[in-house]
Formats: sequence, C-alpha cells, structure tokens
Amino acid sequence: MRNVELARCFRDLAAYLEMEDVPFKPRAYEKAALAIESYDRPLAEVYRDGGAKALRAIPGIGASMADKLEELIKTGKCALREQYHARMPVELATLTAIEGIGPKAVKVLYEKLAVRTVEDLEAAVRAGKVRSLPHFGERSEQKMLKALAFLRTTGGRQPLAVTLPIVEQIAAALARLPGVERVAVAGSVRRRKETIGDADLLVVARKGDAVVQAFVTLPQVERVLGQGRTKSSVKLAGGLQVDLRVVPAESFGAALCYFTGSKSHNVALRQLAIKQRLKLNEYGLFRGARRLAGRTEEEIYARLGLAYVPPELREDQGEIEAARSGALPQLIEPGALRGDLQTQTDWTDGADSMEAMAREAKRLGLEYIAITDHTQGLTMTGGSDETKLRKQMAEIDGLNARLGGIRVLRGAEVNIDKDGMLDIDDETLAALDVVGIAVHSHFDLPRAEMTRRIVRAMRNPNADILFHPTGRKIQKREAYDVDMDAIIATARETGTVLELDAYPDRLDLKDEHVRKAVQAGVPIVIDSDAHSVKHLAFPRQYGVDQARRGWATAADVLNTRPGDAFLAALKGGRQAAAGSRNRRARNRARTPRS
Ligand code: DGT
Ligand code: CA
Ligand code: CA
Ligand code: ZN
Repeated sequence: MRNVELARCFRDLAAYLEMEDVPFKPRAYEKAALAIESYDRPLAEVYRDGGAKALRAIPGIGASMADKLEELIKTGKCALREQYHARMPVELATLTAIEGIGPKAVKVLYEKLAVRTVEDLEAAVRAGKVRSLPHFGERSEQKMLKALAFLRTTGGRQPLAVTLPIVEQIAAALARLPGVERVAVAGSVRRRKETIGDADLLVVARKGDAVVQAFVTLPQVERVLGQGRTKSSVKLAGGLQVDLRVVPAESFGAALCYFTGSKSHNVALRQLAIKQRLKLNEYGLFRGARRLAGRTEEEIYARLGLAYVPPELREDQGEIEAARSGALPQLIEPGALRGDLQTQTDWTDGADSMEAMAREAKRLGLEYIAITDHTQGLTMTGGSDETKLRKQMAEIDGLNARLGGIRVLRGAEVNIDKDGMLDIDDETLAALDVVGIAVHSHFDLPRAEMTRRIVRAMRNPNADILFHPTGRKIQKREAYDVDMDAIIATARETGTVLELDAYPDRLDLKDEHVRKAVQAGVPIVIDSDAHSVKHLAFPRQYGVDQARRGWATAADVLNTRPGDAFLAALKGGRQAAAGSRNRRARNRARTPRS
C-alpha cells in the first residue's frame, strides 16, 4: 500500500469518528494522514525495515495508529474502517470533496436519503429532497446545486500538479529508449496552465515507429486511442490522455512551437508570418519551398523579428507586441525566491514542528521563513489566541538563537471575520514580524459585502499580507465573489502585499490577477502555505510558474529580497533587526474592534 492510500484510510477514519461526535480523535487522524502523505519514504518500507516500532517513531503516529498502519500494510485492510463502511457504505472521499459537505452532512444524507455517491446526491438535490432535511434547508440545497454544477465544469481537465509529475515520468521513460535524441513536453503543460486537458509530448528519434511502439506499451498506459508510424494517443490509468509525436530534427523547433500553443498564440504568429510573405507551420518557417527556420524555437522567433517568448506568456495577451518592441518582461526564476511567508506547523493544523520546517527551508536554500499558524477563529485547527501566540513568539526567539543560516520570522495567519475585523488584538499583531490575513469563513457573502469586509481588514495597519486573496480551490471551490480591482487598489493605497499562495490546489492569486497586480505596481509574495515540510517546495515547483504566467519579474515579488529588505518593504517599513516590539508602535490599536 502506498502512503497516499494509507493516508486516505486515516482520513476516512477521521470522518467516521467525526460523524460519531468523538472528541479530538478526528483531528488527530487528519493530522496523521497529513504526516503519512508527506513522509519521505513509503511506510511499507519503514515497516519492513523497522517493524511497528519504526512506525510509532513517526511524529504524529500514536500506538493505536501504528497498529492500524501495520494492519493496513500487512493485510491491505483496516478492520475498523471496514466496520464503519459496512454500516455506512458511502463514497466518503468524493462526497466530502464537495464544498460545504462534511462528514456530518454525509451521515444525514445517507441515513435519510440513502445517498452513497455524488450521483445519488445530485438526484436527491434535483428532486428537492434535501431541503426538508434537518439542518439543511433551501439555501444549502442551492449551494449544493452550485457546487455540483462547478464539479461538472471541471470535467475532463486535471490540475497541473496532478499531471506534471506523471508527464515528467513518461518523458523520462521515453528519453531512456535507444535511438531517442530529444524529448520535449509541449502543450498546456509546458505553458504551466493551472489545469490540463491532455499532455503533448514530442520526440526526435532515429526510428519513430519503435518509439511509438515502446510508448504504447509503457506500464502506465491503460488504453491506446490511436497509433500511427509517427504519432499516437493513449489514455493512462489515472485518466490522463497523452499525445505523442515523433518529428524530424530539422522541424523540432517548429513542432515544439506549434504544439506548445496556445492555439491563439499560434494563429497570431502565423498572421505575422503571412504579413512578411512567409509561411509558418509545424514543419518550419518557409519562404516558398525554402525552409528559413525550424530546428529551434529561437530561430523561428528571431526570423519573425521577435524576441523569444517564454512558453508561460504564449496566450495571445499582448506578448507578441511586447516581443516585437523589446518590452517582454524578464520573468522571475525559481531560484530568486529567498523566503516563505506562509507556513503552518504542529502548533495548529500542520504536521511538522517549527524547527523541522525551518531546517527544511534552510535545506531548500531559503534565507527566511515565517511561521504563520492559524488563529482562534479557525477553531477546528486549534488556532492561537493572544497568549498562545506570545508563547510561540518566545519559542521562535529561542529557535533563532539556536539555528544558524535561516531566520525564523514570527507570524500568524489571522482570520478576517464576517465584518472585516481580525481575531487577534492589535497589540499582539504589532509584536509580530509578519501578519498574514485571510478569509476562512462566510464564503458566500454578496460581492459588495465581501469586498468591503476584505478592504476593511486590509486597512488594519498591522495587516501585512492578504493570504490566498480569492479563496478558490482549483476544481474544488470557486473563488468567493469579490471585486479584485478594488482589492488591488486597496493594496496599492495601504501598502498591503498580495500573496500568490503556491499550494497546488490554490494558486491564488491566479495568473490574470498577478498580471493586474503587477500592472498596478502592487508587490506580491509567493508562499507555500505549507502544512508539512514536503510542501515547502511548492513555491519553486508551482508558484513561480503561475507568477510568470502573470508577467511577474523578480522585482515584483517581495520575497526575492533579503530578509531585512523584505521586512523594510512591509507596511510601516519595519526593521525587524531593530526589534519588532517598537517597530510599529505608531500603528498600535488604531483599528476599531467591534
Ligand atoms: P489543453 O490540452 O486543453 O490543456 O490545451 P493545449 O494547449 O495543450 O491544447 P491541445 O492539446 O489541444 O493542443 C496542443 C497545441 O497544439 C495547442 O496549444 C496549439 C496546437 N494546436 C492544436 N490544434 C490547433 C489548431 O487547430 N490550430 C492551431 N493553430 N494550433 C493548434
Ligand atoms: Ca494538451
Ligand atoms: Ca493534445
Ligand atoms: Zn492550515
């Protein structure tokens, strides 16, 4: 059993326990699931080498959890989960993935309406049966309809973070084949679009048909959709379609350009070629029958009188004009990031300790990391109140005294309540190095109210960064209805930084909002939102790409600056080195609390 499957079982147990109102345990199982999922080695291997004792040594795994893991690894089953499932045979994972449906709702829906699957739920909602249930009503029925409709619109596409590792694995397998000279990922994956319809791969090889034959027999392939001498389409076990084309070396650049797209970028390029009495297609750039360019993308762009356009910009959003006039931005590179401003630890709903997070950040080459655990308003995470925050600050001071080569900043992810107030007092906020503010509740306020609420919170002089500004979760939850132009204008006016949360199902700000922020001169930060050490890699894996799609340069991204310069650029221009306690004295207690 793989770690993800073990974690899934623990999540199911957490849900069943919550249905029964068992205190504390559901959260413990949730956290254990996170720890399992993000553990470095397969637990099956850990068990094989060290037995149950080694499992118990994993942080967050208690004795009875270790027993369940042992049972799962040995038998592939967990008796307790089977018992629960026999009593309530529902598809927990898919049902609870629907926004607004938690374990308790699943229980009621099953007991009253025999809902077991998403399809059952949809039928029940359409038949108007849900509104009459206790605690449901017409409003939640409307919400469910919306969530179900949203689920359908995502049909067929997969998040980039799901696709990218699979595609890279296949590309690597192809590169190992004898006679293969080049392999390239094209299409929306190369452009790093947030969701992927299908994956497109190109290969240069001496014998095309041999490569195609090897491709269709890869172990990941479930079904062959089409197979020719130089191209093939397959469906993988996880549902992803992969298109492969074998192209001659002298056309490689032209093919790469064509199959990278986007379609509208291609159309615009071709128009430009036609104006110059040239012909552009996937074989090359031609004048009559003569090939002027084709071996590399660079020579094609150059022959068209354009600077090289990075794939992330190829969306026909002004990049061709910019490439012609020398106005393309110097896009940010992953290595430019020096800090991470949003991380959660085992002080709330994270899996790892502050020290483990700091050490991993250091290993990744970061210079600073802010610990931003949740605050009290988010009860289910065990969020901090002022006292707990003060205690954590003191521990961070101790950590800094002990650790070298990484600076740990004292932060928090503070809740914005329904009216735009923060759930920590201003004096405590002023003592922190970095204050992130975030919406975690009341997602369905009308646009004007939601906007007013967030704007009000941004006006708090202690609020440094607006975390995940739109609250969307890719393919899970729509962004809340908010006027982003107003948010960006307020950011500019108040000096509040906007975050690009690089957690792969968020990517929030998304590309178009990054671009708007950049155009308005509003700085952003790219953070991990890590809930375990594994997640600290997200900014460089996914965040920077999204920022690049938004035309961001390193100068637009505040956490490319060294720690002191970063802190000095925050609202109130604090000098943390001079001691954060007095740095914001002037800001203290100026916001009204209701
Ligand atoms: P996806 O798969 O929906 O996430 O998005 P793409 O961009 O990967 O689209 P896909 O797989 O249909 O095609 C890959 C690229 O091939 C696309 O970005 C541009 C190029 N392409 C495909 N069909 C056409 C077409 O009809 N005209 C032009 N100019 N280019 C095309
Ligand atoms: Ca594609
Ligand atoms: Ca395709
Ligand atoms: Zn959290």
